[in-house]
Amino acid sequence: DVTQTITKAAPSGGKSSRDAKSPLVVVTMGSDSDLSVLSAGLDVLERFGVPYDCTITSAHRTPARMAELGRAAAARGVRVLIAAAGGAAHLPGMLASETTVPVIGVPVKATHLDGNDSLLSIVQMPRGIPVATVGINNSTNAALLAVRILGSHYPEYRDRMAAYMEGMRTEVEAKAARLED
Ligand code: RP5
Repeated sequence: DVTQTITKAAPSGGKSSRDAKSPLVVVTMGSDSDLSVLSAGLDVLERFGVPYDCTITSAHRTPARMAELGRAAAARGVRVLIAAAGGAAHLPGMLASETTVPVIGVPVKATHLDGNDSLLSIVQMPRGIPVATVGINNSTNAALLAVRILGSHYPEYRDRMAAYMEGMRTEVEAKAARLED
């Protein structure tokens, strides 16, 4: 169980980090209909004690708001942006075009195409503006990748990631041992 493993990894036992004054991670989504997909990732950020902000910015419905979020990110001290979108999912790429902060895209399964449209829209960014893309609906991995990026600068996140990975390793080995008994 990923959640249990993460709880063990967070020295503080995890703390609520919503509405942090100086978020290290900003999570945004194209629509409130994406929120259910993002909740697992938000839970990961909370359990790793990452100060984060969560908002809605649509690349096509609120383009100015989206651009402002991207342009302000670096000056706010934001280290990673996570952007989730479905359909013609241009939010992560458009956001990345407005900032030098790394952007992780979460393709949301929102249409009749099983999320393949979202995945290809995000992963197939043309040369020059990269978006790190996780699997369809996989906000957990987006958050874990954000923690790893933070870990390259902040030792506490590197240590928490190491503890999380150790927790997974012992969990799988315990399951294997039970199976082999
Ligand atoms: C995208 O369109 C959103 O990211 C969402 O995944 C999808 C559907 O949005 P709603 O019509 O539910 O607002 O922009």
